[in-house]
Amino acid sequence: QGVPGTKNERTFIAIKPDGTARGLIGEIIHRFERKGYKLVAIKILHPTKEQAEAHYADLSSKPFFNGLVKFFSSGAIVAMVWEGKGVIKGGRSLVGATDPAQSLPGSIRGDLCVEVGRNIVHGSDGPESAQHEIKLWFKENEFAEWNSIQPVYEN
Ligand code: RTP
Repeated sequence: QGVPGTKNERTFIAIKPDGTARGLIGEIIHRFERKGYKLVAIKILHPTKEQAEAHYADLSSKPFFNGLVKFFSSGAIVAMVWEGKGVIKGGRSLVGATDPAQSLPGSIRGDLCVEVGRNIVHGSDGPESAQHEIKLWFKENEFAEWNSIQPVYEN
């Protein structure tokens, strides 16, 4: 389970506090679901400052780090693990470029936001960060085993 490069590849996606506050939970989940990815874990929670710091630890030297942590812990997030062929890259592509001024129409950020500091959704940027972030937010017993029909050719 969760092996990059297979149909069981997994990524961590979070709807940030601005996304939940703006009522965009369904809209964002809808896009991942329609693409053909499989939801294997989900929860809504209000992150602590410590959880936000741990999630964004890589960015601790950035000038915007404190503001980012404050914002990420300012309200509810929806934490999710999505599974499917190419889901790490494909998920980033559904999410769109970091700065909504650059993200293309058709992507979540391109369609739904305008500010880099309020870009409504997070997606893991590679296999290592996906594995790290999934472990950070979910325990083993929080994953569902279930069958979905995935549009993957097996030949
Ligand atoms: P994320 O981790 O949230 O999915 O975003 P990302 O990979 O596309 O971008 P990253 O470089 O990891 O930055 C994380 C988040 O920090 C905020 N940010 N603010 N004020 C700024 O210049 C600035 N730059 C980045 C964004 O909310 C970004 O998503």
